[in-house]
This record gives sequence, structure tokens and C-alpha cells, in this order.
Amino acid sequence: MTLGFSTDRPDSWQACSACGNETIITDPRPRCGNCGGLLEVHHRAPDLTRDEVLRRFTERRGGRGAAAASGVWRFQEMVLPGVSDIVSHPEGNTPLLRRAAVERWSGVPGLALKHEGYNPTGSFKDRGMTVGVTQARRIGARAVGCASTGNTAASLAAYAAQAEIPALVLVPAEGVALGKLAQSLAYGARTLLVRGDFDDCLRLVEEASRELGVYLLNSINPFRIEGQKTIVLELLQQLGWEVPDWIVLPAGNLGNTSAFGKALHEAERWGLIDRQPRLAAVQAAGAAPFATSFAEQFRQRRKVKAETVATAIRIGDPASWDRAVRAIVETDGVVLAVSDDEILEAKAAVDAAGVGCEPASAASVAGARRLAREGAIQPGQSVVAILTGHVLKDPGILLEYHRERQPSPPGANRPIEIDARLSEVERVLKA
Ligand code: AN7
Repeated sequence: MTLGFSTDRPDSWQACSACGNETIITDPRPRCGNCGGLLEVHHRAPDLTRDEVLRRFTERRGGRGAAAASGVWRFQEMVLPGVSDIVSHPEGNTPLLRRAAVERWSGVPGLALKHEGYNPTGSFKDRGMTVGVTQARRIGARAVGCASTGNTAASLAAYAAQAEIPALVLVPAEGVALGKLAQSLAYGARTLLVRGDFDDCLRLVEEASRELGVYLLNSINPFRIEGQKTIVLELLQQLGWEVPDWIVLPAGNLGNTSAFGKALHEAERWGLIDRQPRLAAVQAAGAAPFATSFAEQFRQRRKVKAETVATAIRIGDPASWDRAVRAIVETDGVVLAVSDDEILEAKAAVDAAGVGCEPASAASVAGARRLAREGAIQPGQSVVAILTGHVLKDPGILLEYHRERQPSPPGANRPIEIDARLSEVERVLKA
């Protein structure tokens, strides 16, 4: 799987996204030794033409081994070249779905849904985690850890189990969706319920990683970002490398926004695409420091005390801030906030179309509707919305929405309890 690179420079290295200071690819620290900025991974472009690179990406789909089975490692040249001991479930290979009902609800004809909930643990986090845990094994990490609103924890737990490395996850004691907490326990991670919010968990796990030697696998880890880039690479491949006008995604800690910007930048530099789509990062109104800052032309970094029903993105002080600003600026992107009601209404529309997603994911579809109504997305433009997590991640919110909420919200599907008699069934059918 290793490519024929020439040997005068390493295939890959890390560099600080703030001061440019370079370090070797196997440096385990998540932050720059000089200035504390976040590191980024860089790969030397292989000595191949555009057609040769694309042919390689295409042919691998029918081949053997991790690179063929995984929608992450298929793009290894752009992810982590030169590594053969790969921890892959496999993951990726998620579908691009089109559903007329969702197009009608959003007012975006031709809206495509890239459903990352089809990953092995039910969210896009698996794409970053296969790379992060591969790197953990490469550098001989004795333990791995993360702070999480739930999905990162579930994914880390599964991949660490596969690699047989002990995992430590820190999640808020309140407000982690049921499916995610259940997965972390099932896959065997040491699970700490922290009396505090996600931002407290992240501070604490960074300290633990510095002081206790736990390899940090939050999305500030640059190898996670390399894996998450493949959401964009795979969707471009599915579109025959025709660039959509917009890519709309939910935004919390801003790891994915950063990864998307990096993927697009590199795809253009490698000659795989000839223009950039516009990125639209969508936050929940109660957790929208990035949207507020965008409205101020990013003049200052903002923090909030986060609150939203979309617990995955209940994050008040996003870690990947600077890298995400660059992604938005470079793609002529936008950042917006949608209310919890808009999120739940979008979710009900996606769910009722037979697709389903968790609340945070529906922020992208709610955002697409808003952008179309405001005229930013124009009629006839091609739009891909990312659904980041599976519908079963958060069964609690579903039952509350459909069964309990008063008054009945849009799309609520109340279950009806009956006695075990045919006349009862008949009565319901006639109503
Ligand atoms: C379904 O799991 O932060 O902006 O700790 O689970 O890259 O943070 C989850 C984030 C969107 C936001 N959709 O992505 C975690 C965590 C879902 C998510 C996001 C998350 P980022």
C-alpha cells in the first residue's frame, strides 16, 4: 500500500497552524511545542498525474485489504501514506441519498444527503478515529482518551477495543444521548461522567493527557482531521469529481469544518478539483459562538455557555477555531445558527422520509432551508447536506417529541394505545 515516493523528504510531517513550526509525523503532542497552537498534518503530493490519482482511488474500491474496504483508507495518499498497520473497522463508504420529501421540506431541489450515520458506530467520528487509533498504535500509545458529547467517545471506545489499547472517555454527567453512552459502556471504555459540560471535559482531558501520558484523541488531534477529510473526498468521488455549489454541515467543536476546508484546499492543490464549493457551517442557536463571530467578520473569538437539544453540538468554546475560520474564509463560506425548533422540525422531516438522523445532524438540513429562503442558496444550485449521526443515537428526544410534547409539534406521530380487539383497530383506521 506504500507509494513510490522519492526519498529526500518524509512523506508526511506536522506543522503548527499558528506559527508554522514543523515537527516529525510521530510527535505525540497535540499542540505546538513553541506556541501551543494546534498542529496540522502535511503530506507530500505523490509524483502522479490527476488521472493517475483518481484511477487509484477508483480502482481500490474493487480491490483487497483495508484500503479497498474502507472509505477512509481508499484515499490513503491524502490521509496517512506509508503506514501499513491499519486499525480499520472498516468505515466510510456512506451513501449520498436523495429524498423528494426532504427536498420539498427544505425548498432545495436536488438536495443530496451524505449520511455519515452509516458508519460502524453510527457517526462520522469513525473516519477520524480509524486514523487516530492507527497513529496511536504506530507511536506505541499505552492508553488513549477523549472528552466528548458522546459520539467521539463511542467511536474511540470501539476502535481502542479493536486495537486492544485501554480507552478513557470523559463525558458530561448530564445530557449525553442514550445510544452514545450505551455504546461507550458496551465497547468497554473507562467512562467518566464529569459533573460539568463538554468544555470542562475537554480542559480536564487535555490536562490528563499532559500529566498522565494518555494519548489525546479529540479532534484537536491532527490525525483525526486527516480521516474526517475523506467525507469530502468521498462525496466528490460520488459526484464524479464535479464540485457541488454548497456543502452544509453541523458545527460544534469545529473539527469537521476544519477538516472540510483542509480537504478542499488540498484537493484543489492536487488538481483533483478546479474550484471550491461554499461551506455553510450550521450551529444551534444556544451554542453559536462561531456564528456570532462570523457576523462580526471574525473580529474576535467568542465563547458562550452552551444549551441546545442537539446535545452533540452543545459546545460553548470550540477548540478548532482558527482552522475553521480559515476554512470558511477560503471557501467564501457562511456560518449560521438555527433554533432548536428548526432543528427538531428538520429532524422530523428527515426521519419521516425514512432516512432518520440524530438532532445535531438535522441542523444541516435546517440550515439549508434557511439559506434557500434567504436567497443565499439559489434555485438550481447543487447542495450536499451532511447527516453526521444515526437516528438511534438519541432515542430519548424521539419519544419526547412524538409521544409527550404539548402541543403536538410539526410531524409528531403519536402512538395510540388500544385494547386487543379488532374494533379498536377499525376505530383508529377510520379516525
Ligand atoms: C452528530 O462527540 O464533539 O464541529 O465529542 O456528534 O467537528 O465538533 C461531536 C460533534 C456534529 C459537530 N454532529 O462536529 C463529540 C463531538 C454530530 C456530532 C458534530 C458532532 P464538530
